[in-house]
Amino acid sequence: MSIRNIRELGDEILRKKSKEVREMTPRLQTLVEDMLETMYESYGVGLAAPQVGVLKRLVVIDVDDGQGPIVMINPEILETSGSQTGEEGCLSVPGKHAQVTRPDYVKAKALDINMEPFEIEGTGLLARCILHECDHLDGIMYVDKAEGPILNNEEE
Ligand code: GNR
Ligand code: NI
Repeated sequence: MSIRNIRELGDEILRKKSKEVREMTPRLQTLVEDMLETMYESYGVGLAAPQVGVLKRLVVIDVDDGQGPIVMINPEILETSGSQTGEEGCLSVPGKHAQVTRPDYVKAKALDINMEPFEIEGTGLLARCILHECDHLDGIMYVDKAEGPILNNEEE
């Protein structure tokens, strides 16, 4: 397993639309392992493939809720409801955060590492994270949705 280089805001790859994953391959399995390792090393709660320079519809999430890592391939949002406003950061915008309003509930479907379909529901941080990661697959960054200033993490 290896740590991958995380692309930062200003890198045009982060603004591109990622492509559907057609089949699981050994290279993709390695990518998933590397993305998990890279996410944990950076203390992130999620990571999308374009952040490591791969324009594929693949994200990993671990919001430390005890259910372990979630791998979502070709994720699709099925339903959202409610609203939450809270702090959001991104490993591609290091050292910064801002307030973002998002739905407070999300239901999504995706394929797992074995390309088997599953559905997932989340509230709070999990909902926020699923939406944040899915945005990355369409070239959308949280700074596009931020309300108020992008702050440095040492500031309030
Ligand atoms: O580590 C991350 N923290 C975070 C906090 C609030 C909302 C979303 C996130 S995701 C982010 C990791 C990342 O950049 N994923 O794309
Ligand atoms: Ni991000």
